[in-house]
Amino acid sequence: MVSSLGGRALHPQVQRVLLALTIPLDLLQMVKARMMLAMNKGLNRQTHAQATVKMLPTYICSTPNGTGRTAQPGGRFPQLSDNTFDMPEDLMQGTGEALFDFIAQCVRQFLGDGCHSKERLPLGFVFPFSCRQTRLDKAELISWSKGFSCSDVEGKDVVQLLQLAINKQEVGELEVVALMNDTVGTMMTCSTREIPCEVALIVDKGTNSCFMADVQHVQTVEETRGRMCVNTEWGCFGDDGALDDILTPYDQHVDEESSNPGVKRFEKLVGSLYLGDVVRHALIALAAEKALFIGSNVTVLGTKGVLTTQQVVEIISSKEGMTKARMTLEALGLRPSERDCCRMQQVCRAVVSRSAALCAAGLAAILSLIRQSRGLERLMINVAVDGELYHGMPHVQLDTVTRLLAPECLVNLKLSEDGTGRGAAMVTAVALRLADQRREVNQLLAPLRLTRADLERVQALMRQEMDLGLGRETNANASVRMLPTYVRGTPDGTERGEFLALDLGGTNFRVLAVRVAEKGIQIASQIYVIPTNIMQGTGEALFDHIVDCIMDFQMKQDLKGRVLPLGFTFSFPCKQLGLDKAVLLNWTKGFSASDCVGKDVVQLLREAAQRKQVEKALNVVAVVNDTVGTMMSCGYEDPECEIGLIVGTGTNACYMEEMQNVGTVEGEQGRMCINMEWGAFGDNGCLDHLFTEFDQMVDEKTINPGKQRFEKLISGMYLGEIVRHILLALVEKGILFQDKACPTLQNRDIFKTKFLSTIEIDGLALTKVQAILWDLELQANFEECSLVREVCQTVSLRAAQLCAAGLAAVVEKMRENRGLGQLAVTVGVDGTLYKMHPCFSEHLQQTLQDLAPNCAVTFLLSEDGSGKGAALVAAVAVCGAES
Ligand code: 0WK
Ligand code: BGC
Repeated sequence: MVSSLGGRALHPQVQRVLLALTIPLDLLQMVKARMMLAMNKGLNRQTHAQATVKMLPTYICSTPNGTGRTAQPGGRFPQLSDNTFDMPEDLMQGTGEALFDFIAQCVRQFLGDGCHSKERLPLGFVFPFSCRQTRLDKAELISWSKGFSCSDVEGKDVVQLLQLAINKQEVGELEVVALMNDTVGTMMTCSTREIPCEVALIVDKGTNSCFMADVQHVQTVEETRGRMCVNTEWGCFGDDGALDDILTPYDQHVDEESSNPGVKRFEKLVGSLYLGDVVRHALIALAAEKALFIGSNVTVLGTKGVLTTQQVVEIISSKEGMTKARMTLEALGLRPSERDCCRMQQVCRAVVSRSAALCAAGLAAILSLIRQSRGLERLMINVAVDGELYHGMPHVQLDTVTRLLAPECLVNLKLSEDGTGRGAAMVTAVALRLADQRREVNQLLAPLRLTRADLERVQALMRQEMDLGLGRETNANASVRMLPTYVRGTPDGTERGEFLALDLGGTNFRVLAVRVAEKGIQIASQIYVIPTNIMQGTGEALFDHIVDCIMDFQMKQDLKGRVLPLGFTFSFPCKQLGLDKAVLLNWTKGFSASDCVGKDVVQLLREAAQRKQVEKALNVVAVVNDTVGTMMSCGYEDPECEIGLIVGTGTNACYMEEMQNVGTVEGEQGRMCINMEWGAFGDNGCLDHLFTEFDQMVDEKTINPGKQRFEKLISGMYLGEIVRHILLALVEKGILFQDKACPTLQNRDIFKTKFLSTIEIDGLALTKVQAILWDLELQANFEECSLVREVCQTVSLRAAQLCAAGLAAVVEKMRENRGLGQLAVTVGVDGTLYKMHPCFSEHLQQTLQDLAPNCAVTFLLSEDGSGKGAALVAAVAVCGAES
């Protein structure tokens, strides 16, 4: 409330003018809130088009980290040489061609003899107007401002216009590699590795700001990873009336006089191109009410621009402000009194303070937006500032009001010493560094990015191997062993009884009691750990451990003394000799217990029960692979389920094959479930063309090198390791964790596959990715977090696509088997990777649809796992035995 000044009461008209130009804190809070609303509208894909604050993506995804080509040893800044060229006034309203020709001539003049060098010279272009950027080097001018209105530029790519003008000048190998807004140039100029600036503010002829936003909040770009600098173009804030309650009649006059009435309302309250005229109109109003220049002819004040913002700033910031006021008014032919000068100074102060307060409200909106988007309680941040008006503005006010409006944000304002030139160089350097890095990352990941032709070839190879595996003569050499399971059909719902079931071979070993009744299936189960030393110890110890778990379970389930038929899910390649007889062919998935390969695993279990004198308590009636158990378990719900798929620690599939095609088993009638053991696909080298150096490195370190090659490209036991090796390669190339120690990355299995499932969650804030990496003592910045995410996505996508290529071979074979134009079939699926990974199943299904368009494949997630399936197989076995 400005009622007095220096203790003397203020003239009521002056008071009213000053009041109108002063925005109380609560109204500033409102302005901040409206700015945040406008900014969110600009970021949102649906509302962006109508938004006044356009929030334009700049494709700048990082601030300088001291490694760019402009970096000098010891972090010293690059040497700058510059030259300023005066721009003829008429050029601003002339043709676009003339403007860009002028700029190109200035560049040519600046380069002097250097303009003949054949060496590629990258150029960064700071263009302080609102542009829709689609790349660092592609930007379409949306609208001119600040008195510019050159023809044939709006809607055109400014980079191209400049490059054309430069080519006309034949200025050597000069290439425009980046265009940026002046706010971006300022942010980059002030930003160092030690003090990264993530926000910039320009208060100059115009006003604008930019900040590093989490790109997932910038819905107008495709990127989902990392951060991107957003040019707010907040000058247009209020063009939809959001500022009408603070606009004064003086502002209306300035707007009506401007070359773009109704537009850039915020800029006209803040920018130095306008403040002088705001003061002028306030003085006119006061003169009209005889509160100023009594007896003077104030017509001169009617002329636009007679009072410059520079004069306004000098009147309020210099000690001789009053003198300056007098000189300014006298220069206009007025004879101001002491009081006139004083009142003019008050009006000047009010106009500039309002500009500072509005800037602070805008800045506070940005800071709160950043803090909220990063899920932070408090935000510490550096803000780069520049602009002729900022230099004249009462910084304290901007600072203070910002703290009042965003108390949870600690702001450090960093004044840009020498404009945006250094920033442009930085952006160009970053552009070049990012471009180089992108080239290197694409090169490194290219072998993991499979084409459709690659996948069709895998599908064809899988089919070939399947036919070899089914052939009596060729089975022995087939990598996909197509093992008959003696399961001839899926459940028909008549199964009944109580069963014990074991589920060994996945992440967890489970013992289950399964009651199959008319009204459904009830299951009680318990998970037991198989310690690594047991997995890799003796077979005796392993099966003794299994029997101990069964005994413990029976005791806890009060089943002691009851001998229930037992179905054993044994998830390893076995040659089935009968429903309850299966010989282990080889271990997989980190198991290597001795004296088991070549043995009947049911017999091994019985022998363990004998050793524990509980052989009578065990009645193993069926042993199945987890794919079979899964198919059966889902088949109980959906009779069309004729394929079982596991994508977990390991991977495998089974399906119902026509007996006449199963050359390794007598009989031509009906169907039999075939356990493909596709994990070993490629062990004969047929997939070597797909194996990257990273896959080699993973394979070499496993306990079964050269084995389970297909599995090692797909399943959960290996994906994390593949990612780890790729990250190590990126570290070696200096693309990741440069100059940061990352010893933990040397540790095998440190990068768990479950990390992929978290890191790849759509829209996951990068801070969450960063947290995972930090737990691994990898101090990743956001650019690095997004690169890690890209690596994870590349590895998991390949796994899903390869899985789909395998499945496409299976469903296509079933379709052919049945002579169908269209096949409809359900796949019962289980496995942690398939279940937990955010987009594995979707990528798998999309690719399968693509590769086998004549097959309508439904995926049914198995509940209760394959233990239930094993019990159902046991039920069939028992019914078979009784009939
Ligand atoms: C749960 C099934 C089990 C199978 C496992 C595979 O009940 O038979 O082995 O899924 O998934 P993993 O646990 O290896 O992720
Ligand atoms: C085994 C298969 C099993 C698959 C999924 C593979 O390593 O060889 O028998 O079905 O893992 O658990």
